[in-house]
Amino acid sequence: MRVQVGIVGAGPAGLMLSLLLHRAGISSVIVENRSRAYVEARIRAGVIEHWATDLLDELGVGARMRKQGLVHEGIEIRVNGVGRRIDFKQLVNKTITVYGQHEVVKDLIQARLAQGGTIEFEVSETSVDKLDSDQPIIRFKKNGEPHEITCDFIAGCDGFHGVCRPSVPKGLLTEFERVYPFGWLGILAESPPVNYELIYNHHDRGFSLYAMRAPTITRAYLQCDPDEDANKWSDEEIWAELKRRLGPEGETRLKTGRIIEKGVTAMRSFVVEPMQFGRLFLAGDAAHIVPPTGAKGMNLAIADVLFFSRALEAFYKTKSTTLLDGYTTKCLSRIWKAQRFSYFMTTMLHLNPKDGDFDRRRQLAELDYVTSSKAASTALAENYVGLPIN
Ligand code: RFL
Ligand code: PHB
Repeated sequence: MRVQVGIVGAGPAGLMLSLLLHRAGISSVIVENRSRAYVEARIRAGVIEHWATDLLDELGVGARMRKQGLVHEGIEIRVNGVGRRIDFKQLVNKTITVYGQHEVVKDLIQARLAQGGTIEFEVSETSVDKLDSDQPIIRFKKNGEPHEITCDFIAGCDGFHGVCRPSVPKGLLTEFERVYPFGWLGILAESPPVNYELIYNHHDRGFSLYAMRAPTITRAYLQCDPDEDANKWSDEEIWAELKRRLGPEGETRLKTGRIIEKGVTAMRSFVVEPMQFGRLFLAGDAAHIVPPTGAKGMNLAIADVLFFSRALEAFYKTKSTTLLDGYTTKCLSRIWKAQRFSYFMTTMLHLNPKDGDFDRRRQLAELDYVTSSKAASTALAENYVGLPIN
């Protein structure tokens, strides 16, 4: 098979890229090792930045998000039982939309297939080859049969554990990493959200986050050890801890319900530089990971592929490689700012078991400053809703 752009991975990055390329008249094929049902049910991110909602609209895939997504004008930051609101609308005149990543993925898959696009699900043994030639190759097996796609370019959108990043010859990539000494125990539950907006809660027992997927569905997270076994927590213990950390109002405000899903996520910051080698371009989690406290992962993935699609469009129109050559630089400027913000939110809100008394006092002062100074809360709001994209 021959295609202009071969895409590895049908997460938000790979799927968005295929739609952006279709709009530009550039052909693509996606190969994905999981089933369609699996990727459509994988519960992950929940917050979409303002410009990304507009992009989904532009691509004709925003209708369900506009109908079912919840537009939020702020968040609450709570410190040991006392909440203060950060009013995005007032501070930066922008909002975010709460809409599950798996719903975005469903919308993107449906739209791409309706365009006649090809997504090869349930492939195995994916590999990429001849990356420094102008005809790189994706190989994979489907139903036991070997297949080969010859491309002009390969987009490595295969997430943190994918095959594309490790296919770059050793010594050419530099990795920057920070691993945190805590994780999140996340639940999805049939219970009404505690609040009409997200609550980021700093507590002496550890951080917790009260989010939602719908007016009847709660998504919540508890700070835990990074290697915690989710099955060691009974549903009763999870609800009791979520109540305790919410403070005195926890008992009355938090309504319990059936827990549909639970799991533990470790926290990591990671960036690889450069994000390209020859005709391979990495995008999304394949190139960088942020701890989820800033709600930036999916949004960064979408920004990368927007920049990549513009570079490809310029290449096919004019044969100019200027934007392709500048891809890494363009992406990294946004990525490092998101890294900075995610690190800031994470270290400000979690209890770090290694912190001493000085760090704790400084952390509480930071929380007080960020929630009481207009300048500081404006900076938080500006980053949370998403920095301007251009
Ligand atoms: P994905 O979504 O991991 O997709 C990669 C795809 O590649 C496939 N794949 C392969 N396919 C073929 N061959 C191979 N060898 C392959 N290896 C892998 C995988 O099956 C998969 O389908 O990466 P992508 O597209 O870069 O998207 C990144 C986002 O998924 C991620 O950054 C976010 O989920 C992060 N994140 C959040 N981001 C936000 O913007 N807002 C949030 O509120 C937010 N909350 C979160 C999050 C991530 C979380 N977890 C579970 C890590 C909350 C949590 C708890
Ligand atoms: C979520 O809704 O899952 C969510 C929201 C905000 C975050 C992380 C996760 O910062």
